[in-house]
Amino acid sequence: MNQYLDISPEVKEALESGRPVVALESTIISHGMPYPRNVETALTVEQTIRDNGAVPATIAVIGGRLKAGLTRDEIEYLGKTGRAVAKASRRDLPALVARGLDGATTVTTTMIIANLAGIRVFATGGIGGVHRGAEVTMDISADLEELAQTPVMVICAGAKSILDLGLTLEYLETKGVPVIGYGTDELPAFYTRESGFSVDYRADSPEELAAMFKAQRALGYKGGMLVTNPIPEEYSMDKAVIDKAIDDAIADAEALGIKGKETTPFLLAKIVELTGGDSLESNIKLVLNNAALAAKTAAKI
Ligand code: PSU
Ligand code: MN
Repeated sequence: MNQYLDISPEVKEALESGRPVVALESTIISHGMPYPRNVETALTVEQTIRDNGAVPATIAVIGGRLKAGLTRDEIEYLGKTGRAVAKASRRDLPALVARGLDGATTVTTTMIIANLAGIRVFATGGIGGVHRGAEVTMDISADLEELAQTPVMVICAGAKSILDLGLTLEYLETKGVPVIGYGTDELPAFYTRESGFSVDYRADSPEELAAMFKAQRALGYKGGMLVTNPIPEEYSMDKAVIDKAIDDAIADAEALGIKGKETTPFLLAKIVELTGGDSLESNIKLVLNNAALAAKTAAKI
């Protein structure tokens, strides 16, 4: 086992006895949602994974240790500290570990730590991607590179149109990352079920997802797989409303000169504000939906 890794007793026991385990990220807690809904959601997501027969492993860096499986207090701490905790991407782990610091893990670093722990399935809300205007800013999330090089299945609700969805799919194609629609041929757009873009393949059961992932392993690929699971119809947002909020949030970010790692958290918080909290409710529901699918899929891998 890696010398910097701490696997919680419950997660360790599950991994050793071959029970399904699902990884969860912590940037969604610290930077993705406001307190206290973030903590409440993180705990409900863990419960949803248990209810569906798997063990949750929420991942973060605490005191320089890579943690797979957090205590309630650690989740509460990350949620309360919020954006004052470092948002830890691949470039940040060496310094955080060497200096004994804390960090909330993005999709990228959650994949890295899940892989070190031997966890194959990871549930989240949304991934980072190619930002609109990336042809000038070069703002392309490290999440896409991680999908290309780390063998973890990431189950999300598609990509939101704070990103350039077309360019995000092109990038994933170049990197050879399979993009699978769960029960759909279309890439879901996070808050809504449709985006106008097609996915590579459709799967209709956890067994089908597991079969594709196992084939990918057997083929010797080093990278992972992206599963896009549409938000349940009853929780999806009105397209015109969410599109307007996203456009306004992006205009605000540009006016304020928001750049780099601040961009995604800024846009998410702004969208919550502009939709009067409606986007947060949708966000929570889609994460729970992904957690349930991840638990069922992990049981088949
Ligand atoms: N999208 C969301 N919620 C989030 C994130 C993205 O709907 O919390 C977070 C995830 O941790 C993701 C990160 O990995 O933002 C991507 O950040 P960036 O765009 O800076 O790569
Ligand atoms: Mn970025």
